[in-house]
Amino acid sequence: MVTMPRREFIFSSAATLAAFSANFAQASPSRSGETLIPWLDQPPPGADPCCTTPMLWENFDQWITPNEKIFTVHHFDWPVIDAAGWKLEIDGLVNNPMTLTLDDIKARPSQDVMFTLECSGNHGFPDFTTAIGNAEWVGTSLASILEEAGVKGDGIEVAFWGNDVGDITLKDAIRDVAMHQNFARSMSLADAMSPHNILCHTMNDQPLSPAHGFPVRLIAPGWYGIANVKWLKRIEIRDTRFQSLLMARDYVTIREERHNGETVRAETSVGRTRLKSAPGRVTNHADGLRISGAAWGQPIDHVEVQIDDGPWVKAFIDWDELAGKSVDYAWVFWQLDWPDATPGEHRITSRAFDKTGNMQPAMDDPLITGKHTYWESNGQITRIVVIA
Ligand SMILES: Nc1nc2c(c(=O)[nH]1)N[C@H]1C(S)=C(S)[C@@H](COP(=O)(O)O)O[C@H]1N2
Ligand SMILES: [Mo]
Repeated sequence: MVTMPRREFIFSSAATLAAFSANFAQASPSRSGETLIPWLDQPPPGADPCCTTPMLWENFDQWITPNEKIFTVHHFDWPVIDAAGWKLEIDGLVNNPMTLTLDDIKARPSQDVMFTLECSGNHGFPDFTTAIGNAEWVGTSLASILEEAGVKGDGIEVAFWGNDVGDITLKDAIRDVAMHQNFARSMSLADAMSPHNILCHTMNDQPLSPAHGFPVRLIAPGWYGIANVKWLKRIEIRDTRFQSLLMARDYVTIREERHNGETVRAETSVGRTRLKSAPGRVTNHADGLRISGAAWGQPIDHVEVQIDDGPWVKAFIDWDELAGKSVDYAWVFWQLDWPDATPGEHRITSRAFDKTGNMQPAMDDPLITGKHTYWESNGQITRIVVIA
């Protein structure tokens, strides 16, 4: 496994569990009077000052994660942006370049999406496991703005530039270049035109905080965190693929694949979210023990749980409670009652299945064992618990 470039990767999350408004109280997996049985394999808090979070999986006890409990990742310093002076340029290969203020964006038709944002590095390291959160994001359609700007025929790529900048030295076999550069990511025009993508200004009924991209960020449901560019500055249409630091050198997955009896190495830019699940908490209650967790990344069909080397058992998902809510890009919570738990140490593993029949890969699946980088770690997760 490759070591994470910790210096470039600053992780934080507020320790306080703030009180949360009643309209977000739904889909709590808690039973009144239950007690939490802590995991034995708890990531050591504070093990790494830049990448450890005080947040634990046990604390994901609401379907919508309160803003205060959502992780944040930034590669450069947070830009301090004055809303009054901020503007977003839409330029490059367009017929009508545009400059939008925050008021312009808020005045446009608004749409919302429930989307579970996950850092593609999540679970790539033992102490980096809660870089995920589910929120309701509100903004305006990106596609409608691109249509209004009128993309020219040779425009194939949409680059999203952030206001944050850093000094990066590239050193590899062919380059040794130091440069000051913006955070930037791109998408194909076809991907950018998805009707779900929004220029987002509101997160769980609050204006975006400085940490989460104030005043406006891209929210691209179905894409890993890195695609969701914060502190937007400019959206540029180009006629070639865009090979920025965070597209083509960092955030690249290297995976061995078999082709015609040969092993080939595929290098791909971190992209769409992958099918994943995790055991979240084990609780004790007068009614008995219960294991609960979450599944996300692709539209979920069902989740199975294995205790020690026992059979895989289908977990319960309360689809009735989720009815009417848009869950295609949001996690679902699952539960399994565990009446026959014996005292001692137990291993709990979950695996998710999506609506097209794919299964979350096991840790010994070549998809996972052939992966040589920590990004996109969606292998099955095993947690350890001790029953008294
Ligand atoms: N401009 C900008 N956008 C960014 C980043 C960044 O460093 N700068 N980090 C990305 C990464 S790696 C992740 S996981 C998400 C995290 O979003 P959050 O901090 O709102 O949770 O933002 C993405 N967007
Ligand atoms: Mo990330």
